[in-house]
Amino acid sequence: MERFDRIWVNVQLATMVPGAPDRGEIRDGALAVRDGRIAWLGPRAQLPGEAVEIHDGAGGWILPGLIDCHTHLVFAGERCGEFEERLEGVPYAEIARRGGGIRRTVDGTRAASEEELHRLARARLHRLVDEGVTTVEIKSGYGLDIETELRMLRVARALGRDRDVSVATSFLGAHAFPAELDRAAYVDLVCGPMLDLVAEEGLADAVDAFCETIAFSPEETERVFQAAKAKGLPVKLHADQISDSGGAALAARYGALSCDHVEYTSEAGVRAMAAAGTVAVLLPGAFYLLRERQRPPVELLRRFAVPMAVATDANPGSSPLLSPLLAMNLACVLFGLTPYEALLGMTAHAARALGLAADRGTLEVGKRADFCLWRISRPAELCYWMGFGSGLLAERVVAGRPSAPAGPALA
Ligand code: DI6
Ligand code: FE
Repeated sequence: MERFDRIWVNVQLATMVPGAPDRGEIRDGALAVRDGRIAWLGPRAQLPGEAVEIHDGAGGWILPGLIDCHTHLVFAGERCGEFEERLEGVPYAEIARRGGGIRRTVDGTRAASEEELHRLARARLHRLVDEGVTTVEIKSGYGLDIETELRMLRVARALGRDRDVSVATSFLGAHAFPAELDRAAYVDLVCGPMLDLVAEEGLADAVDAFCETIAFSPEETERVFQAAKAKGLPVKLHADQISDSGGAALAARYGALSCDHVEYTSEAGVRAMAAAGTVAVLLPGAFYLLRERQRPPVELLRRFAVPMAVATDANPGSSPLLSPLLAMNLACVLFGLTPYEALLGMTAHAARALGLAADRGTLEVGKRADFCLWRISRPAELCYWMGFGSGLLAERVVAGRPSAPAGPALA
C-alpha cells in the first residue's frame, strides 16, 4: 500500500495531455500527491494507496493550474486616454507614431520605484491567481534603459518568490525605441550591455522582441536573437500582429519557443513554425480591444499541427485583460477555437510556450502538482461564463499544497 501526502477523491479529472483519448477525461477519479509532485491519478476504484489528508472534491473537476504564458504585468500608469482616442477614430499605430503608446508607459515605469512597481503588479497578479493561474510569464519592455529593464525583471522575479505562483520572465528590451537614442545605438545597447547584465543576474528565462513595421525590423530582431543565442537563452517573438513581416519564419529559424499574436502569419510562416516545434500564442484580448479584423490562421495552425496557446497579453495599451477565463472565452468566440483547444492553450501548450512542458501543464505522474478544482459540470464551462471567474474556483493547489485564497490574507 503506497503512502501519499494528500489525495483528492470524488473528482473528475481532465488531464489535458494533448491527444489523450476522451480528451484526457477521467470520471470518478482520484489524484494523489507526494513531495510536491503528482504521484498517482486514475479511476478512484484503482487508487493504490492512502494518505492522512483526504480532500473531498464534491464532484468538481480538477484541471492543471492555468498558465498565462504572455503578460506585461509590470508597469506603472494606465493608457485609458488612448482607448478613448481610438474610439474617437485615431488608429493604434498612429498613436504610437505620435510618441504615445508604449513610450507613454515607459515614462510612467521609469518614474516608478521598485516597491511601487511591485505593489502595482502584485495587485494585477492576484486577479490572475484568483482565476486559477499557477504559472505566469512576465516581460520587461517598459524600461528601454538598463536600469528600468533590470528593475522590471527584478520585480517579476520577486513576484515569483513572494507567493505561491511561479513566474517565468522574458527580457523584452526590443519592445520599442526610446526617445533618447537612435535605432542602431539602441539595438547595440539591447544586444550588448543590457543583455549582459540581464544574463549575469539570471533575470530572464527567455528573450522576446516586437518585430513589426512600427517596432523592430526583421534585421534588428535577428541581431537580438543572435545575442540571446550567444547567452544560451531561448527566444520568442511578438510576430505578425498588424502586418506580415515574416516574423514567424524568422523566429522559427531560431527555434523560438513561441510566436505570439500571429494574426498576419502566412502559410509559409505556419509551416516554418510546425517544422521548428514553435507554439503559436493567440492573444484575443488585444484583437478585441483594438477591434482588429484579421484573425490568426487557426485553420492552418490546425492543419500543420502547430500547438496553439492562449494568453491574456495583460498590458496597459492593447490588452488590459486580467482574466484568463475571459481570454479563453474570447479565443473561442472571436478566433473559433473549441473550448478544448482553448483549455489546452492555457495548460499544456502554454507550458510548452515557456519551455516548461516536461514539468507542468498537464496532470501526469511526476509533474509538479499545480492544479485547480473547479465547481463546473464539464471543462468547457471554464470557457463559457463571462465574468464569473473566481466564483468557479473551489481550490487551488500549488506544488501539492492547497493554497490560501487570494485577497486580504495575502495583502
Ligand atoms: N504587443 C502587445 O500586445 C503589447 N506589446 C507588444 O509588442 C502592447 C504594448 C503596449 O501597447 O503597451
Ligand atoms: Fe504582448
